[in-house]
Amino acid sequence: MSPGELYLQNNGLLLPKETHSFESLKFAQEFTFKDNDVLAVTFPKSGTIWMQEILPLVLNGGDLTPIETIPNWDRVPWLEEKRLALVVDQLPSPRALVTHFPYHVMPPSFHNSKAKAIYVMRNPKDVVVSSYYFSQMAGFLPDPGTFEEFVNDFLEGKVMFGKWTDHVKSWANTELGDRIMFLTYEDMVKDLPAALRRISDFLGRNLSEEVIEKIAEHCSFKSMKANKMSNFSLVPKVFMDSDRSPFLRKGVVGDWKNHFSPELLARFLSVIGKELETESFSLPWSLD
Ligand code: PPS
Repeated sequence: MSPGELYLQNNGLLLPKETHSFESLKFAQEFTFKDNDVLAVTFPKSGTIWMQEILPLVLNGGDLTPIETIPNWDRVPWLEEKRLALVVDQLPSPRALVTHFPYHVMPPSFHNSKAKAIYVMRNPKDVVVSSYYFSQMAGFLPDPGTFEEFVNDFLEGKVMFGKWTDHVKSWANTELGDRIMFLTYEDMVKDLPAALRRISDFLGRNLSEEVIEKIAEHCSFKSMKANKMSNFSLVPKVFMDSDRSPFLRKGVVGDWKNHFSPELLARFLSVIGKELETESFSLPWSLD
């Protein structure tokens, strides 16, 4: 199917019709945030389902029941997706949600609440690689073509949720103050217990070292890949075909080195660098 048949357009963003509808976007706009809600924000392929594993455990003190009994998309639903309306009444308190929305698309009640946001950022070179494989396995996304063609689409924002640079800029320049915390996928890979301690402190949880270690073990790539509530094996193959590429694919930092030619990399870095050059914030890692 063509991109036009697979995506709907909203606020200049392309969103997969399989998981989004104009009703779900209206529901998101009218959603009432509570002060104790916690929202993980990501550009796609930056650590979303990882946060769907982590947040319930940090919030409930390490009780594994949610990750053992509830699929990730209902456990910590996407603000913008169709499932939210179906499960919102069953979410435990405090509620945890995820979103791929850029900041300017967030609903009014988010701004009026004290809900906290955790922005997880991943190096765009690895984001585009992960996204490329995801586009091959997801039956509800257009065929990505060659890696080079897909990188071009990514740089032009012709992929779901638009340009990576716009997303990062929008969340880096908010006035959320101490309501927002920034975390990187790379830091989580390097030292998950340290990242969990930061998340726990930010959310006012006082987790023991023993609980932190337990959560880290159950949120490892290996544990999540084996967890049918988190690895998308419950989704029919026509929507997600793990024979083409598993959702939990490699879970590493630096796979971009296996995909970019020197020329493509130079162009990628030049476009991204230019789009960020006037920004006052700095990225948490060097782009090259
Ligand atoms: S999505 O479609 O936006 O919800 O995808 P998202 O969950 O943001 O990103 C998927 C990538 O995150 C990796 N992942 C992990 N890496 C390391 N450890 C853990 N526990 C983990 N959980 C998810 C997943 O493997 C995808 O990255 P790639 O590079 O494709 O492996």
